Amino acid sequence: MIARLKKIGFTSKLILSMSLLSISCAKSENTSIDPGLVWPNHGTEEITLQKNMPFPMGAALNVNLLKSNANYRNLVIKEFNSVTAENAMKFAAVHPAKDTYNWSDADYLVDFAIANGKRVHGHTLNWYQSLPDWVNNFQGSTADWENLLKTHIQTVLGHFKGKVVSWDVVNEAIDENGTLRNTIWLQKLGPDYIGRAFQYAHEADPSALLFYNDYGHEYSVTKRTAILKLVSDLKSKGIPIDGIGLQMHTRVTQSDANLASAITTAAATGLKVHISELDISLNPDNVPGASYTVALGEQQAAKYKVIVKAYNSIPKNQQYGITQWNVTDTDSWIPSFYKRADWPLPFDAQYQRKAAYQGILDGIK
Ligand code: 9MR
Repeated sequence: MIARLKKIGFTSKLILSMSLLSISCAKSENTSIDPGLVWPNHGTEEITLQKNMPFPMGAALNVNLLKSNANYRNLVIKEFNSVTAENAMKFAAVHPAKDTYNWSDADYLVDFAIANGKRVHGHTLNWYQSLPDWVNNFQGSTADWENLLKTHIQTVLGHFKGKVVSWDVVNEAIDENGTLRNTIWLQKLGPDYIGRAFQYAHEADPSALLFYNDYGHEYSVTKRTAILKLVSDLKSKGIPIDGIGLQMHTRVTQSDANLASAITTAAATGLKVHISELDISLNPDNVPGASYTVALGEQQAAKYKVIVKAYNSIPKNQQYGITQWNVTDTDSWIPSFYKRADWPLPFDAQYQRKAAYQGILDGIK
């Protein structure tokens, strides 16, 4: 905006600042775009993300909301053709005790997806968070730990074989400084646990597409370089890795150039690229009393557009899809995790499309 202001004359500046003023005074309820919006060349047929985008569009789902909230469920059925479990397939959720597996929520999600023709992406087989106490407190030899890793991965893959087509095998194994994160897995098993996790997954379901998933590509060249080196090394060692997940928990102040390089550098590995957990924070600095305005909504739309545009320009066969992390602003992890008001997703609390939704559509024009 500042760059644009510099280019225009005083009168236009005045008009622009007056209209910006009225925009920012607008009430926050006026945030949705017309839900019946019609896409050019599609007659009167209503657009949806799954119909109009040229690659799969997904959302991470909260199983409780899916079960209890018809608006949530119907929005998912209508808009998306790919789903990820936000939490229901994590270690603590499916494997709460050494010899106990609990598939109920994950199966509910998978059954919902299959009944409604959605692809299911699995998240996640190996992470240092969301581990049950029995793992954190586990006492055993290196071989016992190896067996724990292998048994968990192969039991989960075996259970969902033929239903879950792809997995985040290892999640967030790289630290901010570019070294391997000092997790319980690194401590117990050494650096090659990552490659072995992929091998165990491949053995259990040779047709599943296997991803390494992490965050930070857009804000840290150090971290991005380390992640890309990790996946390239795995590939060159013959480890069965098919894709890279860019979580992309980003913010409206992130530069367009950084967002685009996160995507193009990942695509340069030749692997499939999944934007796996997309959300764009509007209140990253935790400003107390912040509110959603039309102007902020438009800035957010512009960032969604930049991401989609960059993604749409990588080779088709590498576009695994874009998944947003949950469905509406009220369901997002961000407000509760950071204890702040925020509006990171393309749908508002009333299940209406925000300007961000139009930003996504504009990204493929
Ligand atoms: O959104 C998820 C939140 O509900 C969980 O409490 C949290 C811990 O399991 O995980 C959140 O999802 C994370 C994802 O699994 C991995 N990347 C970062 C996501 C946001 O923290």
